[in-house]
Parts: sequence; C-alpha cells; structure tokens
Amino acid sequence: MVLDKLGRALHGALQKLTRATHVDERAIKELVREVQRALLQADVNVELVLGLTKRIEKRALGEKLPPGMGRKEHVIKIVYEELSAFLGKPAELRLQPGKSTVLLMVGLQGSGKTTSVAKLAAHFKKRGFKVGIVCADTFRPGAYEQIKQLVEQSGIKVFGDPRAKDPIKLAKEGVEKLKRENTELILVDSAGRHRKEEALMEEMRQIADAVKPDEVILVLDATLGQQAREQAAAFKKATDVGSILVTKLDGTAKGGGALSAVAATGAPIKFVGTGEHIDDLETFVPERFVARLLGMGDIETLLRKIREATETEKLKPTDVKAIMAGKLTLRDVYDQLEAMSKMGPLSKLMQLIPGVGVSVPEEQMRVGEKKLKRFKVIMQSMTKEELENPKLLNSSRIRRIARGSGTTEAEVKELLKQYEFMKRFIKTFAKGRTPRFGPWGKLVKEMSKGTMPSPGKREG
Ligand SMILES: Nc1nc2c(ncn2[C@@H]2O[C@H](COP(=O)(O)OP(=O)(O)OP(=O)(O)O)[C@@H](O)[C@H]2O)c(=O)[nH]1
Ligand SMILES: [Mg+2]
Repeated sequence: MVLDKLGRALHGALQKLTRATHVDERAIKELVREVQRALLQADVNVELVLGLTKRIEKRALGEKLPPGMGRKEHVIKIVYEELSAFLGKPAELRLQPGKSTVLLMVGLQGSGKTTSVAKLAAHFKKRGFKVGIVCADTFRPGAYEQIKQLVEQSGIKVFGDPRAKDPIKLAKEGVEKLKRENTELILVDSAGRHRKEEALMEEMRQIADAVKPDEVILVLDATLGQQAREQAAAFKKATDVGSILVTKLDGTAKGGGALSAVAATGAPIKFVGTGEHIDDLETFVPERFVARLLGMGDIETLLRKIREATETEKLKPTDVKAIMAGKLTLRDVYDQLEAMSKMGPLSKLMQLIPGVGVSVPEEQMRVGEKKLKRFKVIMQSMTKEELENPKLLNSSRIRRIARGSGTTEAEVKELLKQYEFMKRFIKTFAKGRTPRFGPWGKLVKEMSKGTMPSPGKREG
C-alpha cells in the first residue's frame, strides 16, 4: 500500500473515535486535530488542510443523523466523503474501440514520462486495445532505446528514429503512421530535458499543434509534495493539460501533499505510478483510494451488496425468527453460504467491511473461499433430515458423508463445529449484544483459517 504512514495515522484517528464511549464535541475536535496532524505530516498544504478539516468539523457537529446510522459511523462517513472530494472528482480515461485516441505525455525531466508511457501501453494492451508508441524525445540520449526495451516483452510497436533532430516532424509522422495502421491508442512520449524550461514548453506546444492529441497528460513526481501545484499550474498555462498522472507514490511520504495539491488545480488525476515495474500503475479513483488508505472499505457498496444478496436469498421471515431463537439448521448454514457466494468472492467482500480488510491477508481469504466450497459439497451429501437436524450425524454417517463427498472426516467435523459456532454467535446476536467489528473480524479470520474455536470455550 502506498502512503502507508498517512494511512496508518488516519486509521488510528478513526479508531480512537470508534473506541470512544461518547462522540461529543470534544471527541470530534480531537479527531479533527489528529486528521490535521496526519495530513500536515504528509506535506499537505496548510490552507488546504484547514479548509478540509473545517468542513469535516462543521458537518460532524451540525448534520442530523441519517436514519439507522450511529453517530460514530456518521462521522467516519463524513471523513471518508470529504477526503475523497479533496482528491478530486473521478475521471476515467475511456478509449473508443476501433478509433484512434492520441495521448501526449508531458512533464519535466525525470518525472517518469517514459516509464509511464510503457505502463499505460501495457495496461491498455492487456484490455484488448491495439497500442502503439511514438518516441518524440530527440533530446535525451538513448530515449528510443529506453522505451523500446521497456515494452519489448509486451510486443508493443514503437515508432522513432534515434538520429532524428526534429521532434515535431517525428511526432507527426509517427502518429500518422500508427493511425493508418488502425492503432487504437497512440502514446506520444516527449522530451523532459532542455537547456531552458521556456524551450521545453515551446516544443510541447508545437508537438501538440502537430499531432492534435485527444488529451495531454501531465506527468508529475509525487516526491515534489505540495510543490507539485506550481508545476501543474505552469504546465497548465503553457498547454491544454487534460489530466495528470502522479508517479513515485511508492517512494515518498509526501504523496498526500502532491495528490491534494494537484487536485486543487482542478485537473483530474487519472493514474498513479506506484513502482518502477511496468505493472505498477493504478487507475486513480478518489473514493477507492481513500477507502484503502483508511483501511475501511466502501460502506455504501457493502450495504448495497448485502441488500441485493438478501433479496435473492431464500430465507423467509419465519426462518429468520427461528434462527434468532437459536434453531439454526445446517440447511440455514448452507443457504447463508449460498447467499455469500452470490455476493462475490469472499475476499472482495471482506475488504469492504471497515476494519476487516486490512487485518485479513489475501492468502488466508483464498483458503477461506476454498473451504466454503468444500463445505457446500459436504452438505450436498447429507440427507434432508440430517440438514434439518445435525444431531443425527453419528460417526459412521460422518465417515460415509466424507467418502461420498470426496472430503475427509476431519472436514465434515469442522463443518459441524462451525455450525455450532454460528449457532452460538447468532444467539449472542439475538440477546441484543450486537457483535462489533472486532468479533466479526475474528470470526472471519477463524473461518478462513478453518480453525473454528470450539463453542464451549466461548461465552454464549
Ligand atoms: N519508484 C518509482 N520509480 C519510478 C516511477 N515512475 C518512474 N520511476 C523511475 O523514475 C526514473 C525516471 O523515469 P523516466 O520514465 O525515465 O522519466 P522521464 O520523465 O521519461 O525522464 P526524461 O525522459 O529524462 O525527461 C526512472 O528511474 C524510473 O524507473 C514510479 O512510479 N515509482
Ligand atoms: Mg523520458
């Protein structure tokens, strides 16, 4: 995860709020102060920080609670929404299949243009587009060789001429040629080094004039921190910058400063670079980015998915009542697992639950999904009566079920243990002791490892 330090600090601030007994004005002001401290340490501009935290405070103190939402959740939601808005509106780069889209990459020396051209080319090639590159950097020695080498493995065509002196002519020829070959995405890499910045800006303008790009993408280095704003403004003045790609987010604690400064200029950030490797490119969606940064997932999506899944679920209201009274059958467990698989891979779902996503490693989640599938197979080998009343399962039946489902006795027993555990868990629920995220997180972890605690050890 990029911006680890900032993410941890923000997450810590929210966790403190979650643990507080009362969410009063003092707790909110304390949260606001901690958010401020975290952002300032990530080199976010002071004025921007103050503006943002003022909005958070005002909303948290002044807004009415939406129905069905607790105060803590409400405050967390506000922080999440304001931070997302702080990083700009989502703006995706859309290509039209069968048509040529020309992107001109500009930026100062060493900002990461050439690397990003290679990353974008690979990104869109993987998505099935015909991609080509024009190397219009006649200034940097070996520029053509560099880009050729970067995309060699991906089999992407590079147009260029190491001996050419006129980048404008070269760019024009290259784009025209690739267009004739029906290339759907044409990426033009330009020079970043020049003796004078003036000359660089002039060259950029002339290339843009010659190739008429659909979009000019400015490449900015995140290690600039909040100074990225000046650079973005200078480029915007010189050319028609359509979007921004921020590189090297992996290698700096100042990334928050760079992202927020760029967003403040109004140009959308569409991609971020998160490493030197060709795959280290991410589409930038503010909400998603902030959700991951906070380690809390996207609440709205989670709620919607759960709602959708329960709508198609077979459980009738009477069944729910019976379950809450502690009459959970194995069939109910089966139905629950079915409903869960409809919500998509468990690993994806878990990332959406606040506080869980960060604590369950991907590797364990995969084991969890596999296990769920095995459980389903086991249940399919059981009789209707056994599903209704698991007490009927004696050791000889367990052996037969294991053989019949191609699993082991240990796995069948594990399922029964899980059934007992769920039963107890739900009883606790029914008694009005709402399980918090903590126990949920633990439950999920245990499920995924397949080491359910024996129900006897838990207080029910
Ligand atoms: N860690 C990290 N390094 C990056 C990233 N993007 C680019 N780099 C590195 O930054 C250095 C400069 O990258 P280039 O792509 O050559 O930069 P450029 O803008 O084309 O440079 P000029 O052509 O000289 O103007 C290289 O060492 C890259 O590997 C990134 O997202 N993360
Ligand atoms: Mg370059």
